[in-house]
Amino acid sequence: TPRVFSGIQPSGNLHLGNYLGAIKRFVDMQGSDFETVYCMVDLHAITVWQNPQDLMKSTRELCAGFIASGIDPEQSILINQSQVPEHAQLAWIFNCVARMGWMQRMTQFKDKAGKNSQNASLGLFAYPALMAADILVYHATHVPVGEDQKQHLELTRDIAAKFNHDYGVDFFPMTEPVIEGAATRVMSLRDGSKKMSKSDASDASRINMTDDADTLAKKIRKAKTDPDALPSEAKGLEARPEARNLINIYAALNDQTVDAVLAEVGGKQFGEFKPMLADLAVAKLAPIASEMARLMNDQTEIDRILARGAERARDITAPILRKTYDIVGMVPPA
Ligand code: AQP
Repeated sequence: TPRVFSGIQPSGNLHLGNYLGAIKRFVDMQGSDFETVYCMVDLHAITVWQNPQDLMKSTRELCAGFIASGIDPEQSILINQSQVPEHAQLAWIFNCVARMGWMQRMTQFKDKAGKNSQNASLGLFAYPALMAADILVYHATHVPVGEDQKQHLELTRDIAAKFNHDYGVDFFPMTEPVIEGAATRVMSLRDGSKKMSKSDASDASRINMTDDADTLAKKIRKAKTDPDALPSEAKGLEARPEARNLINIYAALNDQTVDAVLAEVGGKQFGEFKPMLADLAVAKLAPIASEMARLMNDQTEIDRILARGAERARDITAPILRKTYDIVGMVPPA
């Protein structure tokens, strides 16, 4: 069976972009023809400094977010990356397969490292090799991600191909990115040219999954827009990034196409559309926020789910890592 893997960093501020670009689509793929593995990638999160208490809290909160959004820990394998050691072990092998030049081309590294890249952690530089290991340690065939992860997925294929070529095997599959839907790139509410992001200093720029109904409605009311009425077809959104973003969000939340939404709201002013969007967002997101809060009250239950997920994951990852070691020429323990 085809297998899906995807992950999210527990670096705090789980937001609407993570939900629409990732989690909601993870839920949709569950119970279809795929076996699904979803991961809180804490090893990725520490490529930039994380306060230890916050990291622990964010990891459990992300787990609660997955479950509250509809990931069923029985149907899917739900794991915390550091509890499945084969991810990091395979990443080392891939560090020895990937080339420095490949990593230097990654736009996310350039963005996150900033001007003073000599000061970035070695882990931030090697991030895509760990991501390739996350995916390939399951021989995953499909990875649902947002648009921003496309380049990393291409690198995953390059690493698989080079490994297979260097060792003369046909072992790692060529993974397909799954980038589809209206909200593969949710933008900041304050700036239509920047993606909505956990690390944006302005809380008003994003809708957090833990925001209550009032905060949510207020952020949408204050979202940046232009003065024109909404167009009646998608073409009319081309030079209007803020308008396009709000329409995309509406479409994705309501499982509609952008054209279907514009057929209804074309001609309306934002003064009329924003309350519609706020109502929809509250209807869809407030139940998730309250379920997250409920789950967060029982930490031992979350920890038990993660332990069980890790156990199931290792049934898959341990044999794949062992086979990789065999291919590379590592003596098996007697
Ligand atoms: N704005 C977005 N629109 C659509 N999808 C998004 N994703 C993130 N932002 C958006 C998708 O969410 C998944 C998890 O992302 P991640 O946690 O690995 O980290 P990220 O992509 O670096 O997320 P952030 O929020 O932007 O964090 P910071 O601010 O730390 O960089 C991925 O599938 C991603 O595509």
